[in-house]
Amino acid sequence: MSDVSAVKAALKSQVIETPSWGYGNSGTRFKVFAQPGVPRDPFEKMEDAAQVHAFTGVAPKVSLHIPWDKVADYAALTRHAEGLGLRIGAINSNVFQDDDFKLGSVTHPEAAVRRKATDHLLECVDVMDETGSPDLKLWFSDGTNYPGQDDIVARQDRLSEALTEVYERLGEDQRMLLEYKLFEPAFYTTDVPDWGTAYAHCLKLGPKAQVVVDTGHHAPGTNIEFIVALLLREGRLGAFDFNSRFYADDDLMVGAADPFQLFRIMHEVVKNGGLTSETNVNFMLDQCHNIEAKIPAVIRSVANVQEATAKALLVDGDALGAAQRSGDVLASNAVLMDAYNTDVRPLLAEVREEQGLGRDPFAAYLASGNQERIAAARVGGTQAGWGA
Ligand code: AOS
Ligand code: ZN
Repeated sequence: MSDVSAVKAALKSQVIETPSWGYGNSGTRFKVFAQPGVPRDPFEKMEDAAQVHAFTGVAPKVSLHIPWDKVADYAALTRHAEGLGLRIGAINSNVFQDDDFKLGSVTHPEAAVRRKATDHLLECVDVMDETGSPDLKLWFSDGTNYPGQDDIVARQDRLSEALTEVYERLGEDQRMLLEYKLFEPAFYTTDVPDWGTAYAHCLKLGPKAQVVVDTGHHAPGTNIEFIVALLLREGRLGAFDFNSRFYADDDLMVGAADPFQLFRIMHEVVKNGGLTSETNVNFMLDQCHNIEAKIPAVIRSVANVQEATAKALLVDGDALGAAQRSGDVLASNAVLMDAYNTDVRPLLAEVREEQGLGRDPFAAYLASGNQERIAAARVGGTQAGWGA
């Protein structure tokens, strides 16, 4: 796409969904570091997400996590979000933090534990009904640690049974987003380890079941853009969980570890229609800001996605197609690299100015004094974090 106004329009219409848990305290298994001003409840998480939206203009949706964001009155939480110019995005289920789930949740050998897990997923659909959320995001920590521990195929059968029950409960405009992850916490087999397994289940379930690509969930060296292209071709790319990784599922800021990979992914998205409303790909962040200030980190992450998107939109599709058809390897590669090597920050600054925003959302937020104001206002109480 070389028409600048079309590039700008595409950038203005892109929506990036931010995760409620990214605003809470987080850490590793060694230490969770508290930070000043961290939200004490889901209502305050919405207020932080609203800051990100106010300064970027493209982040009006927030993913919730149940039970971390459990509230007595979801209608009140939804009204609060709407009052801040936000809407509720994906509802993330949690079947990984209960003693009963030691050997699995929906794949557990005992029927009673499977029932409990499936009931939680159904409860998440109730939350969707109450909040207007369109997406149920499922990630299962289920798997085994030792060869022989359980029957691999029986576990797939149990998974399929639970997914089918939940799928049938979905309303017309509700989707199931199935996320895969190679390993962790299970270290021998994981029940949904890869896109192929997720895709096979989605295919069997029906069109409302789609795959989530979390960029931190693959073996090192995996060609994620190939997976993205293939899922788009099959109409089954439901969403991204964007983040960066150096080693495992590091959940660092997207675009921080490998901005070139992010560009390659966004190139496949743009090229294969993934930015259009028809494909309905949800661009979510799934990150934890353990040592950096959280709202600025989310703002930077949103900007990183925008930069990769802008570069992908600048790829000269005609020149690329012509070079590819003529078998000119070097010319094809050069077209892509030209776009990647373009400094798109001035273009994005213009886009933001046209939307009445500051040219640099990160700098504008820091200059606003809001970070200090929020910290001063939130003294006392218990900060939100993993498990709350
Ligand atoms: C876990 O590794 C996944 O990335 C999930 O998306 C998870 O539900 C999310 O991180 C919130 O816990
Ligand atoms: Zn994820």
